Amino acid sequence: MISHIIQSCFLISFVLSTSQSTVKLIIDTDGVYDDIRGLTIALTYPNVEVLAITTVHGGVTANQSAANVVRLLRAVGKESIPIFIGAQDSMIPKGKIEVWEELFGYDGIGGVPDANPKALPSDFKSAQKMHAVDAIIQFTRNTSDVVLVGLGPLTNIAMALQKDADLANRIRKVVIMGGNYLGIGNTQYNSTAEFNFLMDPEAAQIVLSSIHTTIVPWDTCFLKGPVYNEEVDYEESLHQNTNLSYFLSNITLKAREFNTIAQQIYAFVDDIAISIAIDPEILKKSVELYASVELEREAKTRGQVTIDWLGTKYDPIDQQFKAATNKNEANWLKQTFVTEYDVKKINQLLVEAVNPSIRKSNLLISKNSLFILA
Ligand SMILES: *[C@@H]1O[C@H](CO)[C@@H](O)[C@H](O)[C@H]1NC(C)=O
Ligand SMILES: *[C@@H]1O[C@H](CO)[C@@H](O)[C@H](O)[C@H]1NC(C)=O
Ligand SMILES: *[C@@H]1O[C@H](CO)[C@@H](O)[C@H](O)[C@H]1NC(C)=O
Ligand SMILES: *[C@@H]1O[C@H](CO)[C@@H](O)[C@H](O)[C@H]1NC(C)=O
Ligand SMILES: *[C@@H]1O[C@H](CO)[C@@H](O)[C@H](O)[C@H]1NC(C)=O
Ligand SMILES: [Ca+2]
Repeated sequence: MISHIIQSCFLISFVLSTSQSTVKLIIDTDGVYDDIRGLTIALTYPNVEVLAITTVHGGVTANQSAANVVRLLRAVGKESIPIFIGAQDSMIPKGKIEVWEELFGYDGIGGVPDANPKALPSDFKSAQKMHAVDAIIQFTRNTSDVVLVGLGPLTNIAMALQKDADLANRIRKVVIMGGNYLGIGNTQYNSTAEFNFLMDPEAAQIVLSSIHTTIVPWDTCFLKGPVYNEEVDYEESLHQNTNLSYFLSNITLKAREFNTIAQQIYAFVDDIAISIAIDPEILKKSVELYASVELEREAKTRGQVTIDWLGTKYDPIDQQFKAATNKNEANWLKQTFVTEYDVKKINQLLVEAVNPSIRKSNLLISKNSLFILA
């Protein structure tokens, strides 16, 4: 009897460990609260290996972003994952970063340095010496099938693609949160652009003209966030009575208060890109479109993704665009724009991330063991 139990447990864990191979990620981030939420999923998911985290200017400085990530690594007990600081400014320098404090707090993560785990001065000194751009190049030389995830302005990724012409051939795929495809923007700067792309339009254009990417555009977050609010409680992960749940609750309090006043929803953003990178089935619908980025310095459209809609069909019943079929003469590359995602699965990943005791895979083991024993 006992040998049967051991045997069936062994068999099931074998099946579990082989049913899904490890996803290897390099995550480039500007380290604000929804980046940290997304990173929490990646850092705790069983089948994910985070090779490196690289930081970039954006909502806060690249150094503050690194410090925020160091604090998260302490919160999840993964201090050994290396962090590399990258570009401090965009390709065309824009100067000092004005942090949007009402939304982010002074540090991008709610301005609660005393929340557990406390922010430490050493958080600013824990990054590796190597530049983020070189880290992206080197870690993709000695590891195959890397998925590169961009959660901030694309400066580091663009510089890496420029510095190493072979990089695009080495990586398995690139998943980006940023940009738009319907011209819906989210910046304070009188612009139709999405924030990450507006912070470095030249970098965004280099990336989009160098490699095929899967993009979680702001329009999808904006349009689907409120719809999916009917399906999940976006705050479920904040009420799990674990230290990590309390941490996420503390660092997002400011943003949640801001959203309430602005009558917006505390929905997923960067978390969508991370989740799709981990589990492609979370991407429910997408459209292939020829895309480029507006670079005109004075334009109100600077940083907006421009789309060649010719040859694209709209299905009014499905309320979805169908992929472009024309040959784009301007040689814009086709990019995959995510238009629908499995919000329940993303929420499940996030809740499991802060509360591992309820992981579905654990339930599966006990359920199957019981079944076999019966
Ligand atoms: C960022 O941090 C590095 C050390 O990791 C330091 O050398 C550099 O001066 C810092 N830059 C700024 C702008 O604070
Ligand atoms: C790959 O290169 C990086 C950077 O040099 C290094 O830190 C890492 O340990 C290497 N990984 C492997 C698997 O050799
Ligand atoms: C947006 O435009 C208005 C009117 O031209 C101007 O007063 C304001 O400073 C602009 N805001 C930003 C952030 O550029
Ligand atoms: C939660 O954090 C507190 C304070 O740092 C610590 O004493 C406690 O051991 C932590 N609990 C768990 C389960 O890690
Ligand atoms: C902040 O974390 C502490 C535990 O470390 C918790 O008691 C408190 O409720 C949290 N605050 C918020 C706003 O979630
Ligand atoms: Ca971000």
